[in-house]
Amino acid sequence: MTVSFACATYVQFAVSNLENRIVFITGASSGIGKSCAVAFARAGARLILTARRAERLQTLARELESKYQTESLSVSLDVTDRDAVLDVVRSLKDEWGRIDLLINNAGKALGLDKSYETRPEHLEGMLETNVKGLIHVTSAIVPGMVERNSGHIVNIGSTAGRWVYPGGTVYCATKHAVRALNEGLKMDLHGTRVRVSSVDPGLVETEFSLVRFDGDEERADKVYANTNPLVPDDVAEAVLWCAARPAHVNISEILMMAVDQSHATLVNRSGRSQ
Ligand code: NDP
Ligand code: 8X3
Repeated sequence: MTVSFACATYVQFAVSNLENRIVFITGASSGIGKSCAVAFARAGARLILTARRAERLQTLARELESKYQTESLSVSLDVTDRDAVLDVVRSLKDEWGRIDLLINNAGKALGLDKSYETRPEHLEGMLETNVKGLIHVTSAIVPGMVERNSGHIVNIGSTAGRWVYPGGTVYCATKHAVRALNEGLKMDLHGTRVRVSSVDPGLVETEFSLVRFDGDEERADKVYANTNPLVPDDVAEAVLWCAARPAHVNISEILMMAVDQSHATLVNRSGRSQ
């Protein structure tokens, strides 16, 4: 459904109503995924919250219910497990199975090493989650969208999908793959009403660096020291904006960085102002 509202009495904006839409989010237990959950809950959507840490999802679901009366399902899901992904999607009952929006957000960087020195478990972790995991979830959900001739997939890419930086070769390769998958999926869906978008942020302060450095807080904090990075809500707002465009508009990609970041490694570290 599309509603219109007038702004300053002469401009008319059309927006899609997100109320009661079914939104499936991967990696909703933290950072950008969690902020997306809050943003869509505020817009009246119904949520399928997924990640491996189920307790976090349950806590989030309770908070969203009490604040916004959000209906949600919390589902423990490891996106690297293709069978588990298929089981979860197949088990969704009634209207929960009619997913309107998939936010492919689960992802990670592991280590900061030269490509040829990347530990095998880091290589596996990044490829399995960022690339294969995203494909598993997309492949499980998109056929239903095609059948209904309606739906939207928003992929969380990264500036790392456009530029490579020292130590980030493998992570950047996975995010370049996400960019290719985003572009290719739109072509695969050509002629349908299903939309495909990529939101590609630069530095966002989340648990991302804590995960990258295996829980080393001091090292993680340095990534965001003396600069003003994006916060997860900035990214969630961009995702929400893509989803709220009228049904005939497809936002292909959004590249967004903090004002303090001008390129992958060009970060102004003259101090925090916020
Ligand atoms: P966080 O570490 O805060 O969140 C990552 C989320 O991914 C968690 O909810 C985690 O949940 C989930 N996740 C990790 N592995 C799996 C898995 N195998 N199966 C299911 N869920 C998984 O980081 P961000 O919020 O920053 O990252 C979200 C996305 O944003 C990632 O794709 C990242 O590459 C991208 N990004 C991040 C940027 C940044 O600077 N932070 C910038 C650009 C893009 P759990 O551990 O509970 O499974
Ligand atoms: C995460 C942003 O620059 O740390 O995708 O790789 S960066």
